Amino acid sequence: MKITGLIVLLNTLVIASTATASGEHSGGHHGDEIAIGMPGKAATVTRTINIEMTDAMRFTPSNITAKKGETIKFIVRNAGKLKHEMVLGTEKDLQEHYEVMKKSPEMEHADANMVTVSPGKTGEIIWRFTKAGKVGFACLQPGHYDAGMKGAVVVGGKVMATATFAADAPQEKPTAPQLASASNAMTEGEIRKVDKDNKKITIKHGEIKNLDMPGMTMVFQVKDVAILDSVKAGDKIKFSAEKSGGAIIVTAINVIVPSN
Ligand SMILES: [Cu+2]
Repeated sequence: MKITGLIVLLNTLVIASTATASGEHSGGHHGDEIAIGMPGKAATVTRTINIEMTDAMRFTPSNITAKKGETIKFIVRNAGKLKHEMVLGTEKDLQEHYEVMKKSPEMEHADANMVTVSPGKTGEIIWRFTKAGKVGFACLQPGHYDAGMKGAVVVGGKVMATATFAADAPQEKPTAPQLASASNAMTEGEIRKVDKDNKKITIKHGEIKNLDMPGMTMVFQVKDVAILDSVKAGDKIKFSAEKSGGAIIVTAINVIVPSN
């Protein structure tokens, strides 16, 4: 009986560990951690840094050091008369995003690694720096990045040259020709917020092919407020978006998986 019991126990352990391993691999999703770190929680903030943005196209301070694992709250004040923003990212991501912004300056962001601040206002980012290396930040308003509105957070720790900057490695861009029908294709997304009063909806979305826009979280206007009646935060959707009158508007929403 003793031996049988032990064999059963061993079998259980083997099954359990196999399940864990395969679960991790098939999931392939470790929270929201990306190359530059992950969104931080207010409760675990270890340091607050005040940053000023000005129309001289500068961040002050622009060079910041952090410890690996540190969660920093950036209180970002716009001291200028123009709209500015602070976006954390690898240099490659910032440059790519900047090109998108030049094409679509009407974009309104809602991702955790960025904050857009109106003149005279203050915004904040809470970010956890999980990897040693250099995390850039920049204002991606058209013209501002080119004018040198950028800075960096240097995260201390043992720098693993190969791993830390893996995200900067050149990636093969898909070169498949875009079909004409792509302009009518719907984009996948998940609703983050519904704001009927302002006719706005915040969507974490995949690539919007007809607008040549990569996946991110954005605030959209809606063509008709009635389409917000049957949707709620958490719904997984397919939606259509287009540019119109200086804004990016959502013209249709199909709920694929409603939230509970
Ligand atoms: Cu700016």
